[in-house]
Amino acid sequence: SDLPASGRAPGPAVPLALAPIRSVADWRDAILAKLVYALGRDQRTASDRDWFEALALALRDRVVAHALDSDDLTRVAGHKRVYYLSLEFLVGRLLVDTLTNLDMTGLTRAALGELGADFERVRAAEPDAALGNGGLGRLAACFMESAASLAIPTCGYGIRYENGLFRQEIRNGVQVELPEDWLAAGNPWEIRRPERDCDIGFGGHVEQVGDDDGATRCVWHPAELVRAVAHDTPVIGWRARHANRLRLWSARAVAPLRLDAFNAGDYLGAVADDVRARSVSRVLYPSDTTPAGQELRLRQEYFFSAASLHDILRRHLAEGYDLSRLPDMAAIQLNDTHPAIAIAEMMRLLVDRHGTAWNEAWRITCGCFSYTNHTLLPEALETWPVALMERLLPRHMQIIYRLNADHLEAARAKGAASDSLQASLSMIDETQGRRVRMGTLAFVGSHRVNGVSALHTGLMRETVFHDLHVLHPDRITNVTNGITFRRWLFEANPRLTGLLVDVLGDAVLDDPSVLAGLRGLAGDPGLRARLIACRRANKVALSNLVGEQLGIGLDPDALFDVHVKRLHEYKRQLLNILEAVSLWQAIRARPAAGWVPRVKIFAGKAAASYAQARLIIRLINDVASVINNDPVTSDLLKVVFLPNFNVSLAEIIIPAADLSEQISTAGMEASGTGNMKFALNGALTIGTLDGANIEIRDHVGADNIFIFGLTAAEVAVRRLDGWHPECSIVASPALAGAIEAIGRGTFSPGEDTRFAPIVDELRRTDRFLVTADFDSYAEAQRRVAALWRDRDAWWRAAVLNTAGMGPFSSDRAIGEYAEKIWHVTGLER
Ligand code: NBG
Repeated sequence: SDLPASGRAPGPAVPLALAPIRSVADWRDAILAKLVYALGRDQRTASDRDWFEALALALRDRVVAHALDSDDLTRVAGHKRVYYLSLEFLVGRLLVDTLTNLDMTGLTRAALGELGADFERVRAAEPDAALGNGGLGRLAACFMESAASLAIPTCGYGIRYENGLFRQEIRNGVQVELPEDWLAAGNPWEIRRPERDCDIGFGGHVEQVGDDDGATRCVWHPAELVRAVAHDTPVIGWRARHANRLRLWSARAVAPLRLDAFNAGDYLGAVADDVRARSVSRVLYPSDTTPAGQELRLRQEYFFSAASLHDILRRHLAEGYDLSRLPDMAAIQLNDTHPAIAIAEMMRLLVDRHGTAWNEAWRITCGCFSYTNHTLLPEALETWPVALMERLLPRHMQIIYRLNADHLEAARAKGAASDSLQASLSMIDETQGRRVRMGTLAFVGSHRVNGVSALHTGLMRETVFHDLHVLHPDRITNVTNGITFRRWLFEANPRLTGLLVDVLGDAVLDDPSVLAGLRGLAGDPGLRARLIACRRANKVALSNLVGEQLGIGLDPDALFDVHVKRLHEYKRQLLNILEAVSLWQAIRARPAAGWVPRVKIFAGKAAASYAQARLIIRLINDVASVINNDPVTSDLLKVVFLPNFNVSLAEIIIPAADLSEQISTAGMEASGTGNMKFALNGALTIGTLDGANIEIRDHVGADNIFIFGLTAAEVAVRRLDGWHPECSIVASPALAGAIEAIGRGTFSPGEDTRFAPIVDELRRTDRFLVTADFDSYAEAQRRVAALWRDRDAWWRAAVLNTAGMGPFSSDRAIGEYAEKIWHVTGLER
């Protein structure tokens, strides 16, 4: 080879055939060239979508050049890489993210203007990549952006779902799910990488071929192969410091067409294998904490885990390293248990394919892997029936048995010998048929296991992972979640960002701790006036959207009280709508009592199979149509449900919020990240002491947040003692009145049983302690109204919220992962 000894060719790593963009004219011509030569479109008839695509392709050229260069530097420097395995990446749109990080937004507005295209419309022509359900998937997307911004060489691995999260319509108050066909017109950001494709096996049998230090070496003969097809999306970091990639796998058959069958006229049979194989990457499971479908889900998990590990080992070996050095070169993060099967796959590859001795293979595996837990809800802790595993992944099941035997033996040696302890520690749950506990496999095969907020991590140690924690007291660690300020402040709220730069200087764009400088200005009337103006403009924009979509007129001077997130009983949208009903009744009783005008804004999707959550959506919509049409209250209270909540809608809603609803039953929301987005943008939080709310309170100050309700410890006690909602209802006339109105059909004229499942749940079991917290919540809402009347005090608190949110940057979170878990630094240039 003619590479110098350093391995790096002289000059720029990538022969950038791209002339630097020096002027609007240069950039205009680059976009136009894509429109004409890559897309074959005519400038005079090009649609917004055409312009979006041309612009994305022109930008992709720039980003790809960075990605190749970053990759080359990483290789030459022998720098460790991070691999983030996640079944979900809730990316949203990439256009403005890319423009922001390349600092090309102004240039692009001007260039499009010269071409006769409108920037805002072009921006809106990009479909959201909704390859995730909620917080877990959005966290993965924020982390990808932060890793690139910190120049940490990282590759995200996931599935390229043909249909991401469903599109939600509301028809007569009812959620209707429609497929979201985000790839219909193609995806200009991605690049096909056929040379990275690999075949993934399922089923079949295992042949024993040899024995090595007690571990049997085997050959797995799968009955079926599915081809994993690689697609890369480059991810550029802030100020274009570094670029990483997101590699998403789609599935297809190894032989997609049986020509003999086709020629014989069996057109369906000819492609049956391909249809079956493609189902693996067809749809995102709506499993956000609900029990999901079985076999296909396990296939998805193994499919992407195996393809990713294949790729990781290939790169490691191609760069000339020995497998024993894998832990020095590769940190593999398991985002929840979905990719936990990768641990068994790594053992299989090392032992069966590369001939590594069992104990050495285990050292390598534990050295590479770490695992993030995102929920303690029992129904979301994955377990797989042993019979299913034996059928689909027979070799992996053998490996898990062997790992489990070693693990239980080690536990016994440390004194955890009782039957009950051994049963609790085992990777096999024998209580409801035999099932593999993926959380236990992930815990045992990882050198670090982290929770996502201080409270959640504490509860992991005390509850679900208690016995494992006693065995491995140094393994569990906390990394509180974070959000990328580029998307959730700079892009979503340019007005506020401009103001912050004016007041704090450019440094605030690079160092979130600079936000703390706002504290000294919290009482400044000039700043307050500008903040009010900027919030008002954001509220006008949201009001316009609500007007267009729902035909409801909103008063931008009313208090915008916002509850947006997945629909789940533990998130307690029901508590909020009950309070809205009771407020409506109170206003009707005394219309002239000086009420604060309020708009309650909801948005969120329910899993299609989650009947109670769907019914709560219906209740919110039905309550809205009664309240919004009541002439007595209509100037004082409005209820709005915005359909199809997604990343792009969140970017419009959050900067327009005055109040952020974070009211989960304490102990159930692992962290929350929406809570951070709102507080950063200056909304005040009304919330329980749950997840990251606690840390938000500590940073913004207890006087600047409305905390209410039972603590996690109190919730646990209530549940132990047996909990009787009837007592709370009897003790609270306001609550009783609201439930009563729902039960008698006030919001479902002619069908008074429509909401019976909700009313019954509240009166009989109330598993999420809605009735227990109602009075405390209503009282906190009165504190909200009182503070709102005192404009100076409200805006002081708002400033102190933004000022305190620096620590919730995902740059901080990624920095902690890098230091405590991955043992990796940013790449030096
Ligand atoms: C979610 C939690 C949230 C948390 C995100 C990101 C799952 C399984 N968990 O509280 O419910 O903020 O993960 O960590 O989606």
